[in-house]
Amino acid sequence: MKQLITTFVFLFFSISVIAEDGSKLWLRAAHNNNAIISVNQKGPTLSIAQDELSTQWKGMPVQLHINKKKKEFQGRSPESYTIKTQGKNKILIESPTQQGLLYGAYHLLRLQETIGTKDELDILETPRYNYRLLNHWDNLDRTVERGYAGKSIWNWDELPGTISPRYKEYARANASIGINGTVLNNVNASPQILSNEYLQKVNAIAGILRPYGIKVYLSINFSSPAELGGLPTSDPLNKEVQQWWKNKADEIYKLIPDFGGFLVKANSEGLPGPQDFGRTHADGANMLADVLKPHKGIVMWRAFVYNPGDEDRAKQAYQEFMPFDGQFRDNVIIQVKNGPVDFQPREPFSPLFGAMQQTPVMAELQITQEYLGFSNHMAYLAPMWKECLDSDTYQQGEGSTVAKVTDGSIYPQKITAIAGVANIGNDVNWCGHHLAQANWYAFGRLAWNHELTSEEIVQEWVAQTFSLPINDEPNYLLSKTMLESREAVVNYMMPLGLHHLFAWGHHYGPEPWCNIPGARPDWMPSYYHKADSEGIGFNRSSTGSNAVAQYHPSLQEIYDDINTCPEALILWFHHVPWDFKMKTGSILWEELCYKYESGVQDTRYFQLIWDVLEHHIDEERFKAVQSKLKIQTRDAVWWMNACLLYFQQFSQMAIPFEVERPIYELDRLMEFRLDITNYENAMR
Ligand code: GCW
Repeated sequence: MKQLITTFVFLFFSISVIAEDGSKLWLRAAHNNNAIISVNQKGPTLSIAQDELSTQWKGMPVQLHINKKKKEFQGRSPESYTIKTQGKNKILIESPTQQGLLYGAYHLLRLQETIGTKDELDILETPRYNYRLLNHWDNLDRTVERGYAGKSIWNWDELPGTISPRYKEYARANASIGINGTVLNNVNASPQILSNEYLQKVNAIAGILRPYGIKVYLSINFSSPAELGGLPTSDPLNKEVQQWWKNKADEIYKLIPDFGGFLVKANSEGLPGPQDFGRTHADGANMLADVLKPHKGIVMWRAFVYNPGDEDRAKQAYQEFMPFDGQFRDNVIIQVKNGPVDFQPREPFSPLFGAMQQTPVMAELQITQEYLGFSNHMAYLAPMWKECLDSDTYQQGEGSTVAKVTDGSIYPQKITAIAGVANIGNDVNWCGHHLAQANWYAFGRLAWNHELTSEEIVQEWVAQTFSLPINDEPNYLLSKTMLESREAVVNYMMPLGLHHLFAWGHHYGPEPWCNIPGARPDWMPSYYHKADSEGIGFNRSSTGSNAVAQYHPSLQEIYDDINTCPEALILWFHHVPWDFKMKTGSILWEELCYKYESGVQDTRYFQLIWDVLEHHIDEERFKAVQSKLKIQTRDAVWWMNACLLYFQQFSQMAIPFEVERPIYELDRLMEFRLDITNYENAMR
């Protein structure tokens, strides 16, 4: 990062940039062209493709052509498309479907706004996952669980009569990056969503999203038969219950013939599920799968389960789900968070990936920054997701990455899918932080093609969002800064594999000391950091909880040995002595101090680089991000001071002199209570 400053001198020329509020996301091309676009069919989706191109495309005539017979499309997803230059006077986009043509149109426009289309085009694209979904944790009262961008965009009260123009903008943004499904409501689901009144509202949204190729799905509450239907039970093996679900499915599909299916959080964090009736996850999921099957719907059954008790929380999802491998219907897919605990800034991949071999498994990623600074901190998350997707599970030999064991290239699964928990709200800029839009964008791009690099994605996002051409210095600087941002968050919050040091009641600031008498132990930071006079970290090795045994033997061996375990995860898998010699030659305590320090210093560089870019960014977005970066630096210092001063009580070692001195007193930090309704003012 430091060397970036040497480039300052090149940047002080001023250009005029018009103020923008971020509402247009990455879709800012002017709509004032009149390109010649021809089609060989008619239809609502094709009209959108034609309209997008004719108003924004600046090149030669484009022909959008449905072609079901083309060799390139045989055996590929119907969403595939080709883009080919035909001589000097035409570009031909072909696909077996209108949806593929729409994706092709957005692809061409993306090229125009990023690297350009001067070269001859010969493109064939196929999505890696068939189901590419956003999950909204939006409640019916328009609050958004773990949402930091205002209220829910779904205005349930005024639906179905009033349709917000935002729904169409939302559909367009998603289609432009290949997202083809959305779960409208929170996994902590209200039974009410399945009432006829709400289904009418859902239908209205579905109608807006449909021409953009986006299906709607719903999260369901497993007790709906009892709570909504008035039945005495919701036991999945009870005939009346089954009939209730069948009728409900029929009712839904009558209204919404292309309804996608259900997402289910069951027997997790107090929610009802089949186990309440002595049944299993498979019983529950299969019962729902059976009623959806005739309509081609799917069930996404979440594996996010854990109970207080003696067992290491990180082991529980694997323990609960592995015994049912192969027992699910073929329209069920198990939705697994990227890591075994819960969307921490860094976790190893969940051991369920690759281990479940006879049941399709999909990754759930979190776009909203529940554990990465809400919408206050810049944290570009593609590197975190790639870290998971590129992790080698070794389950079918070397190269069995999480991406490959979920995308159908290793296991012959019918359903392939990936989900991202949305960071979208009704804020003008959609995501609360202008730069957080990049995470929505990156999720879509990776869901389409997980082989894209984080760098490619951020560069094209910056080019489109700020009109900063790829390969020019400003794009390079901003992209590089964003690429480093997630690691910075890890370092100032929870380096070296530490996790869940968050405050009780919110997941924003640090409370490694938190101890609420009588509360669930697995919700206390000390459960995870286990700091004592000897050292710090959770012993998940074979001498501890043995969570390492859930990984393939090749990895198990690496993780199990404190000397071979990657240091980025060392405190995840080991209780490490304070004076343990790290690879740098420093002892653990010093290394911890250096990591926190480096995270804090990075945030200061982020501020600096952003200021350098001032004349390249419109004033409104420049100021908004500048102010967020100040908060981020203050918070980073808060995190460093809180964690180091607290852990120092155990290590009894001095903070190395190269590390900046704490500016807060530990006592004060421990007394401080963040007003979560006003988190933007944290530590002011
Ligand atoms: O991370 C935890 C969150 C809950 C969330 C839960 C889940 C929707 O703190 O807010 O509930 O995970 O994923 O089900």
